[in-house]
Amino acid sequence: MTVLDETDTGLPQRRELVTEIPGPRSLAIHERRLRAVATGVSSTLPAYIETASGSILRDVDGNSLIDLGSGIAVTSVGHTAPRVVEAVRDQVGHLIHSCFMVTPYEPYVAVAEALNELTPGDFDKTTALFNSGAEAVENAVKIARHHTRRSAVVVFDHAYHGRTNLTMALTAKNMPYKHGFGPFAPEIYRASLSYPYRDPHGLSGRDAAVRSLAEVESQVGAANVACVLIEPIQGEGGFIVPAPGFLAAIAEWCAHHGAVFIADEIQTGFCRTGAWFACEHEGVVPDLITTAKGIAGGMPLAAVTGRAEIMNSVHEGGLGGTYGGNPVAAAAALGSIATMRELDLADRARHLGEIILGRFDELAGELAGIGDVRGRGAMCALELVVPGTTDPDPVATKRVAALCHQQGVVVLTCGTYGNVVRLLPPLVIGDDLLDEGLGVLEGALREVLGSR
Ligand code: PLZ
Repeated sequence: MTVLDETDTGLPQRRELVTEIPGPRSLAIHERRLRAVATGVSSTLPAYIETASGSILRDVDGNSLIDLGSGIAVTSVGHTAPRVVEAVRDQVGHLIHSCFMVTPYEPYVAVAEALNELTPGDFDKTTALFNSGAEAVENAVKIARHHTRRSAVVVFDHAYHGRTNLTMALTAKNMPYKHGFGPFAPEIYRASLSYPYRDPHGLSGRDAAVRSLAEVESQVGAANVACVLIEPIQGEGGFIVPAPGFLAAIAEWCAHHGAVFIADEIQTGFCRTGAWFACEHEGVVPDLITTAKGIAGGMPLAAVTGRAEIMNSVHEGGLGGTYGGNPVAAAAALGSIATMRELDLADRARHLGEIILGRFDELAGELAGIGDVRGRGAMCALELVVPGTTDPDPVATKRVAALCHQQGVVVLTCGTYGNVVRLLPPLVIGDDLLDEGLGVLEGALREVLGSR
């Protein structure tokens, strides 16, 4: 049985366009949306989706799109994955909500057990569940501050950690995330990142960490640092993979100075990069780890997991929220984790990464507008630049994405400079469907970059 057979819950796993994208029905809903929905909320591709399964999104006009974005790294087990659907259906009929802080329920405990087991680190861990990635990050910072009795939080250039007030302050990019939304939370300090493609000194991971830590020591002071928060591979910031050794050096510094090392694995976690968590590739063991997105097959759920002595330093009642670890979301997480184990989706992610990065490398040899190819597992990106320079080319990037969208392939862009095309396919995507999606992307890249 192939991965695809096992996860296909109904829709044929093929692209089929029956109207322009977006089609007339989507356009009609879009008209209503423009009147009803706050315009600050935007959509990359306004084809309104009615049904989805595996790696196919079907819109209200009957177009079947290939999903190479997974709703921003969420549906790693595929859309409407059978075990997730089954777990949610079953849970909905029994208990939708009682509030874990009032009268608890078992699925919350089972998710915490699974996270304590799956995350790196051979020590006692505990977990708290929340609703969104930003909320998990907020809580990880709360816990680290409470534990250390210090206030400074160190983050990095190009970081993305969310859109709430604290997490906006942690996020680097102004537009669209922060512009006009200040004042921001205090005691946040930003250090340099190892960004191999754009590092003018070509520093090794260790040397780049020495540079970043010197900034922290002179501008913040090690004794004031509650935590250092980092995405092991940056997501929204441009799929930046730091040079090997960077993460480990930062983690060692934290251990030495009594600061909490927090890995934000909200985008990289749950098999996406070819391991359960991206830190594992570098042999790094975080004190705390934040997760969300891929954890629950599409249901909103997030977590902070980490060293029991840090997590449990918070007074009773100090952590929580009405919906955190909601029973239906928790059941979905158990279905999603079971699917990842059964189908060995970490292995599948490595396989997809080999295919994608192989094709990207070939294209980069041919098209001068591709400045960099990078990623790990099924988290892959192309950075587009003006040929012969490293000047970002966000205009070409937008055009490439738009051409893919018109042809029914959902690709996403990202990056501080808006010049990165990124792929985050469902890890269950079949080789043929991936090949077709990549063919469309290649055609778009040739059309936009070929004449340069
Ligand atoms: N940390 C590393 O990637 C969410 C954001 C999309 P929430 N990334 C997608 C957008 O434009 O809002 C993310 C992340 C990392 C934190 C978050 C925040 O997770 O679930 O969106 O709050």
